[in-house]
Amino acid sequence: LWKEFETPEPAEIKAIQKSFLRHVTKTFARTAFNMDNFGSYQGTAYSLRDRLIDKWNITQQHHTREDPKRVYYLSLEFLLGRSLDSCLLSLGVKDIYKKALDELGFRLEDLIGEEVDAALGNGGLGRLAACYMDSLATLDYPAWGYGIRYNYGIFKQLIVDGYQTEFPDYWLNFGNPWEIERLDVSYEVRFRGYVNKVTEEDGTISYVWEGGEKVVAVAYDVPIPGYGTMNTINIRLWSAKPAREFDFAMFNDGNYEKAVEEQKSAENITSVLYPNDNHMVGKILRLKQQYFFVCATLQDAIRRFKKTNRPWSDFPYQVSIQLNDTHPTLGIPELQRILIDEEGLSWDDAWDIVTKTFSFTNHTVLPEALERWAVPLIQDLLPRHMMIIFDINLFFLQKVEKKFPGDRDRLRRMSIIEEGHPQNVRMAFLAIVGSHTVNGVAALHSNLIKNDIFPDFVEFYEGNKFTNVTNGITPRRWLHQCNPALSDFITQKLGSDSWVKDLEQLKKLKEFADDAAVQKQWMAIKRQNKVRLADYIHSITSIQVSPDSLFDIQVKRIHEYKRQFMNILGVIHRYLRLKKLTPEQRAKEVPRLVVFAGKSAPGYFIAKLVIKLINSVGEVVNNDPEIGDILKVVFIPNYNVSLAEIIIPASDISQHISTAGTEASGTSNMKFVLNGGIILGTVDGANIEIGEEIGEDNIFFFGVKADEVEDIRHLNRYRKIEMDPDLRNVLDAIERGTFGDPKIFEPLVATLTVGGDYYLISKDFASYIEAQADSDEAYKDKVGWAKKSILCTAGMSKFSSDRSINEYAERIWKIKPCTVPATL
Ligand code: 26R
Repeated sequence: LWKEFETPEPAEIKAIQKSFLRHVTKTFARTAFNMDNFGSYQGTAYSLRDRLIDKWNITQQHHTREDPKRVYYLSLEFLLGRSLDSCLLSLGVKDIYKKALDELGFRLEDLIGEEVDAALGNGGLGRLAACYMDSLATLDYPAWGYGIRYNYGIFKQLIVDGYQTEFPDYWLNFGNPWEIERLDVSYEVRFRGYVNKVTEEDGTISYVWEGGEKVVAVAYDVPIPGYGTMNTINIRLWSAKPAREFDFAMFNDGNYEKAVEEQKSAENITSVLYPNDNHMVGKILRLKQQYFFVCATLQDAIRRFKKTNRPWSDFPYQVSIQLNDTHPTLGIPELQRILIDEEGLSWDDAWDIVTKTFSFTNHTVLPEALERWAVPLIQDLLPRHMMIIFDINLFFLQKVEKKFPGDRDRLRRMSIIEEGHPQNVRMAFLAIVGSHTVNGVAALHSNLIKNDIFPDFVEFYEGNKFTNVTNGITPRRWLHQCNPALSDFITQKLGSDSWVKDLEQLKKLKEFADDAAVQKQWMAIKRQNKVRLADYIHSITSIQVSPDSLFDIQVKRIHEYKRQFMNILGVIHRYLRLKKLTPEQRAKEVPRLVVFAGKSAPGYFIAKLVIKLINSVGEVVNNDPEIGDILKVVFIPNYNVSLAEIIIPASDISQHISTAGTEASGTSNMKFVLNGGIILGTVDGANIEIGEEIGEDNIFFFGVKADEVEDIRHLNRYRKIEMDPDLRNVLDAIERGTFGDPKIFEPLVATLTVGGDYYLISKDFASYIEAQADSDEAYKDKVGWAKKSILCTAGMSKFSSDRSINEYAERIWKIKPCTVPATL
């Protein structure tokens, strides 16, 4: 190792090797003789971290000097995945690091594989936050992400006997090179206590929140470098520490447990990410997490604001705060509290600042996912905030009454406080009332928000608050990084790699759609990616799959509305059909690999049964000698960001088959199509806009439209609709025990029979099967398919998160790029 290092090399390679070896030997106290891949990963990461910190410091100094308006992106989730590869690419040093490491006897690809994912998110919302950070940095915006540094991210999924089992995600156990602990940046956060009413001499009344318990929030900074730019922004994640030093008096008195308990209960707050996606559970610890994080964040933002000695009225012109769903909504009453109780502003002046500062993104229309917190819970944990929320509601309802006099039902419908036992706070209403702008995440979804979920608010604000910003994904990670072969090929064909920062350039690929040579190379790259996935599947599951089969993929959280159940029922339908064919007929079928992956919430019984059914069907189908490669079914365990990076480039078809009107946007649909995969999906979320961009010939749409769903549900409930006969046939096979003990699947089957089929699987089944048949036919036409695939990638310009972020910046946040010069 050392000898290699001594051979003369270009200066930069030498410098990299030197910094690598310095970290390996000094930071990690290892020698050349006990170096493994993980140690080398750490050395590489730390040497890169030094560069990140330099850029980060230059960025922060520049921002302090320029003092531009900043955006604060508040999110309970940041699903970042791995950082080494993306940092190497952003900094433009991947090739040189590869060379430097090569000379030292390490393969960069192996080191990249050593990193554990940062998985501080559930799914779409968390990954969107990560893509947006990448775009904010790349587009030179002065932005901060704020969130929680969970000690445990989303659980690790293992499949045992076909069932999901959960294991803790020990992501910090071997250290995290991508964070900087900032013990000097910390704030106190209060819980519980009481509110003191103070009457001043002039008769004015004020309130002071006192007592209770305090914990400390400590900052951990995660630098996010822009691609090919100096700008390096920060995600500041808070970790909870006890406010009081360890109580030795208590300890010495023999009260060991209590002394340790206090310590622990503070730390508990940031222990674990709640693994529920789209299902609200009113756990007090979750409410604590939410307040803990907005409280620390606002103190930090206000401290930064105060450094410039501006009047409070400037605040909304210096600070924009985006709420990523309702999870950080307590920021609204918290800022109001700080302004009136601590800064002495009047209610009206304070409220004017608050409502000019906040904006709110809604990410779901499912009623069970809308946050509602019991009033007694908030009252106990945050007594002053509860008072303020009641006042916000009172003043708001007074305005409603003024606009619509005597409309009591309207007041009941629009009240932030929902009546009942107990009363509940409707967090979405609080977020709407406290924000200047509310947006949905795809055109259809934003319309549903306006017309179906919050129509009273649209009427009240006369449409001036609600808008759409269609989601996007970062082309850096989701094409350039995860699909290097296709990325290089596109760069070669376009004659430049500028598309990586300007996705509009992809449109120029259209002219190659009929070019036979391009088609051939395009599909050869797809095949390479399928081989890579096939190898991975074999290494994990021991199942052999053929890269010559059509790869049909559905990967996302397991949820009834996403209808993985319909997919596996379709697979059974295909299996039963294949079984009836003669061997000669079967040989003419398009061989198909159906891949599933995704986590279920640990307490979601029906979703867990879907996983079991997929595995049971796979067991039978994959071992049926009559079937062979004509049909294979694989459930890949522990879906996460780094697995997505292998799966997505390998798809021929991906399924996005939510009941129309239920998937707000979807973002993996964009990732698949960007990589030349074709969607088989419903007329839902961003599928619709993708279809508009790439052309309806290049997408397999099926199923009922969103505006038909309500009526069909009504009919379903009263069982006026016969079950689809093909579906009945499939259920019969399950009930006959074709896939193991049918008793196991009874509750699942019952969702379709006695349960009223809320997600319309029976209604959509025939058109789903038809769309599948269409895709088989289309796949037989190799030239036609290659053309579709090229046109898919070529049509995806709109779905860059750069476009989304520019829309937010211009229309909602009113911020401008603040370009950081290469040196100060
Ligand atoms: C309240 C709580 C338990 C909770 C509810 C919902 C926690 C997490 C969620 C996840 C939701 C908000 C989510 O991830 N929604 C997804 O947001 C993506 C990004 O906008 C969309 O693409 C996707 O359609 C939507 O389901």
